[in-house]
Amino acid sequence: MIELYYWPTPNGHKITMFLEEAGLAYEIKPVNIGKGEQFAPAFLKISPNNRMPAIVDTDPLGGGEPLSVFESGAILQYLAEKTGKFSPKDVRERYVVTEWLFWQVGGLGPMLGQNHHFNRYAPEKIPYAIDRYVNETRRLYGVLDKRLEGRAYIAGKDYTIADMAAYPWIVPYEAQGMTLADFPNLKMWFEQIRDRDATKRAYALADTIKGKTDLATDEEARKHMFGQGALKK
Ligand SMILES: N[C@@H](CCC(=O)N[C@@H](CS)C(=O)NCC(=O)O)C(=O)O
Repeated sequence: MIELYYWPTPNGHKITMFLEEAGLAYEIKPVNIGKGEQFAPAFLKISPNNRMPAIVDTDPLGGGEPLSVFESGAILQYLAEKTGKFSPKDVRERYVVTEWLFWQVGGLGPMLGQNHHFNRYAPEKIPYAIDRYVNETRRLYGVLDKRLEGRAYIAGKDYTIADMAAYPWIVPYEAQGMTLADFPNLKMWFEQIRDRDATKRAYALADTIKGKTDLATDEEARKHMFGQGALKK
């Protein structure tokens, strides 16, 4: 059984998309990041960076004690290895998936996260910051659009964890100031993934999680999310 420490955000959706695709049994452990639950000592033992998602596999690859994994890219790689699904066996092909997975966790996610922050959540509108991250978002969309030229999915003809990592970050494209019609290959890719049954199930599940706060207006949530310093020893 996979215990999934989760909140309905882009990084959370990546993992429910995989679990729904693979048909693995899992149990959601909500981590309400607007209420500060990411700082609970028991959660920090699993995820020392106070971020979700994280998993605990009670029946882990290799056997033995339950195994915990934090960082969405590492979780996707673990689940792909465990199930033998959504990552190619061939070394060269697998490293293409790894490249784009790292591109997502190191670039697409953080940059679009800053776009969300300065466009939607920052108390003052700072044109320099907004322009910087909207421009970077546009550049990254362009990179992905080019990669998808003549390819159904990021790694080629098969749907992989690289696609699952990138898709949830494109879902809020309007709020990021993007128009999908400007990126025709990306648009086709986006619509194909959106229409998969597993994607629909993952997003339907997200809607059942109660207590989601609006970071633009909820003062308590803003304090937890945007007022962080070093963790106490
Ligand atoms: N690099 C991490 C990022 C995870 C992340 O930023 N999660 C956010 C929600 S999308 C979170 O847990 N935020 C809680 C906080 O900021 O304290 C990953 O890919 O798993």
